[in-house]
Amino acid sequence: MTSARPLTRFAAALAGAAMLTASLSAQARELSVSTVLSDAFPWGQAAEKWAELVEERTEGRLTLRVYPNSQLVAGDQTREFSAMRSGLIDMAVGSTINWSPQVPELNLFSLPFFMPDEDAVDAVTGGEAGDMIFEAIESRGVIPLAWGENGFRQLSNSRGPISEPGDLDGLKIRVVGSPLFQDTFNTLGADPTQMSWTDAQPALTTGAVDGQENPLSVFDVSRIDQVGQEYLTLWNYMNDPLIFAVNQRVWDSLSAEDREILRETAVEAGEWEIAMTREEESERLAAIRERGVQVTELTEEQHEAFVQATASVYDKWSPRIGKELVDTAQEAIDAR
Ligand code: X2X
Repeated sequence: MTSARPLTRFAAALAGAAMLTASLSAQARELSVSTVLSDAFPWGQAAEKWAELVEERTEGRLTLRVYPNSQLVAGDQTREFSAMRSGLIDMAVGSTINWSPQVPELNLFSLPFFMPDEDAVDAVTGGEAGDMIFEAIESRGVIPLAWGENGFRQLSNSRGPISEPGDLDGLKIRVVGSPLFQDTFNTLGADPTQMSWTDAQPALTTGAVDGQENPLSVFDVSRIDQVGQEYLTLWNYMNDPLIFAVNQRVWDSLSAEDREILRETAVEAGEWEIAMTREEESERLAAIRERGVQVTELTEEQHEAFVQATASVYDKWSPRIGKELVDTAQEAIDAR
């Protein structure tokens, strides 16, 4: 009897500890969020903003831990979607370019010169075409929640100014994502080479590639001019939206309340990031110019020459993307 008491107390203490651990883990569940770019860029800031809002509104029940630089997929950004689908990654704020190898519908955004301006992007993402794209993602085991924006992509190189398709002749251009990019740059007479962003920076530095294409924010923050990219052509040839998304099983395991919080905070973080990205464009361009980069703006005629030169890409890829989706998007753009 005398020894039973301390034992009971010990058992009670153990049970108490177990309960405490259980309630603590119920209170703070950590979920991983993959991004390609860190919080030095609007893209990474979007993920951090999301994490901040989720932590606040779930009162600490959910903690989003952001893993930048594609580190959860060993630098290979085109594997991010598969990793999220399989549950290796819980969530991501990812680029349509990087997910397009697994979700062909996302190639819509990479069709050269399909999106004329920001209003066109908003008309597509915010309308029926956007719903169709979210359905396409969901049918592949990932729950999309909201849109963000990496931005309109501009062309840079180390060789000389580019103002017409012939200027790209033989230039080695780094691209990423689906083979659509190979087609676009081949059609322009360039020599495209596919590589991750992690590999792109040393390749630009050593001169293994002559050029690359990325939004102004990426060019500016990464100081791409300092690795010899002294010529920049503003051609707005495509816009790269970001998508906030969650693995299906993680989603199913959450309470209705927490799902709602995840969605509403993703929408807020996305809207915040899109506005910031767009507002900063002109300052970024000014900063890039100040650093001595030669910026080429296309005349209407020059722009048209690029549109004509890449028309075959549209014809080849529309059926792969889905004619109904391309038409729905085109209608939204026309009606904007
Ligand atoms: O790799 C790129 O070019 C980047 C950072 O823009 C994307 O992830 C699509």
